[in-house]
Amino acid sequence: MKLLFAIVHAEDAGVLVDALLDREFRTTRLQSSGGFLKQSNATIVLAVEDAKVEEALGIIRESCHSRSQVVNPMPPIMEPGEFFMPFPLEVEVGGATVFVLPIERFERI
Ligand code: 2BA
Repeated sequence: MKLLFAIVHAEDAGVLVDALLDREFRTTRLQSSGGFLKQSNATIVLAVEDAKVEEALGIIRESCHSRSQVVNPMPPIMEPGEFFMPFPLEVEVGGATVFVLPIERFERI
């Protein structure tokens, strides 16, 4: 078995959980936030049989879409008379960042 952690855009999380449930994957949705943008995203956790990993990844690919987001950098601490011109930075936030880990033991009690 494998443990999948899929970090996805908050707007895609509901669609993804529903699509996984439709195909009988059990999931847990955690609220998370990205270290760079500091915006809410969602982490979907699912334990799947090895033979089902590709199917789960396919559902994640279909449900999650990349987006461009603009970040306004924080102004630095300024001395009087200094001038700061904030240039917005555009970043591409991926459809999903997925980690696939081996599970040593799995039990439902
Ligand atoms: P954030 O950390 O908020 O990053 C959002 C997007 O900002 C990233 O999209 C990437 O395009 C950009 N970015 C991140 N760090 C950057 C940096 N140091 N310089 C320039 N641009 C940067 P994604 O790569 O698609 O990542 C989306 C979210 O997935 C991340 O949100 C984070 O929550 C998670 N993530 C991505 N890579 C990870 C990793 N190696 N370990 C843990 N979480 C990760």
